[in-house]
Amino acid sequence: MNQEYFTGIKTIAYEGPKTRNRLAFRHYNAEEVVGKKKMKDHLRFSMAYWHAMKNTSSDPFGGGTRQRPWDDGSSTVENARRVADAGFEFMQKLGLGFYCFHDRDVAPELGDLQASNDALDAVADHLRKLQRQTGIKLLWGTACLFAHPRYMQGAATSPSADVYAIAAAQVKHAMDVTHRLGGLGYTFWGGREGYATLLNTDMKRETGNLAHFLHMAVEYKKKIGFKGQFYIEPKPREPSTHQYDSDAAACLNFLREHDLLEHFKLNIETNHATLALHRVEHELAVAAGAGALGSIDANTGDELVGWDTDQFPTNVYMATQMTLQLLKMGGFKTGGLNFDAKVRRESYEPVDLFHAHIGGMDTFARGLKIAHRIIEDGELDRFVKTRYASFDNGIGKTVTTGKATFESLEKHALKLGPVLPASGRQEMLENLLNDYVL
Ligand code: XLS
Ligand code: NI
Ligand code: NI
Repeated sequence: MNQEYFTGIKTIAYEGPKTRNRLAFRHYNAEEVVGKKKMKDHLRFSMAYWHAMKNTSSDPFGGGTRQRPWDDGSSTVENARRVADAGFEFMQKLGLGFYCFHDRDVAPELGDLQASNDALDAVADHLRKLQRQTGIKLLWGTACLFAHPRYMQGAATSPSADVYAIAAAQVKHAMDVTHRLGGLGYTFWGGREGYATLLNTDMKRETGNLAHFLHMAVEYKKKIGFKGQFYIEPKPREPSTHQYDSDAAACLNFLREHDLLEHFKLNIETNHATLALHRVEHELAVAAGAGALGSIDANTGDELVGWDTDQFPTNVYMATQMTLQLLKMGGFKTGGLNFDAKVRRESYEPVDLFHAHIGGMDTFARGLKIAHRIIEDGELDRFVKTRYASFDNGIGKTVTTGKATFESLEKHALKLGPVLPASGRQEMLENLLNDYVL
């Protein structure tokens, strides 16, 4: 790492809320302890290689605008190594402890599978060296099963067995590389696993094939001794019209139906939750409730448009509610907050990548501190506990412990006069949240 790519930008330091320096943290202070852990260990920020390093900011109406001096656009291992150098310089300057990639982000897809595998192995050697030099870890790896034209009709749900086989081979190799790099996880995002019309689709066969695919991945994981966590990342649509992994509940049901639940957790992405018409804290609560909240793709969508805008998170209310869910489940084990987010097409300079990540990190640092105070003070928890207190004793307890029957409840009900539950006090609680956030 001799050549500097982000010239003129120094390591980003914590300078506190009063600083006038825009290239500084106002709230994220990596070593500061919140509760029992340092901020950096609570939040485990990660760079998404595809957005930070490879995205050109093209859109359906025009080509790329981004300045990426580290990338000459050639499909060579040499170029891939240079991009990796730039990526690690970027992560070091920001103090990001983790990164995530698709096989085709870090190395080029070449003429045939063997050549692509060799290129990936060569770049992986370089990545391993950079990881050792910097202490930065691979949060998760994955395979790009959506960009190449062969995947136009899906990968593990393709109607073509040959395409299915290539997808399996690609995942096998991506798992090998993830394992070799000490990856803490491996993500399955079903890019095009879904359908455009049921007129040409045998849904049962497609979802069955997907289940076989995941079982093979579990088998292979055991075979190579990879101990990382498998994740499924829900998303309801885009690019497909209907994707099978539409939301957290649908993923959990799929995993249960096919005996896969013990092997997978979920990687919840904010903008995907929005596309599924859920708040992200809903998706986090569904996953955590099933003991399956693994990792988070931190971004946000534009609520006025209906697609995956993958913007950087800046909403402190949202970050507070997300970290509340995270703290309540005891924090990340293998996962982290991966900035699956891209700068706007108009923000084309390398320094914009810094502003974007600084904003995301400061937002979650504030969310963390606020959520921690909410939990410490206990007022919100006490309200919720009291709201359900009737299930802690008496007739309610017989329900909770599974002893109640329709007959026993009827006997109880017949003795009651008019009954109303206590007020839900939503507005009071929203005021309470404001008191902490502001
Ligand atoms: C795309 C997904 C993708 C996954 C990794 O919408 O979020 O980036 O995180 O394949
Ligand atoms: Ni994602
Ligand atoms: Ni997304």
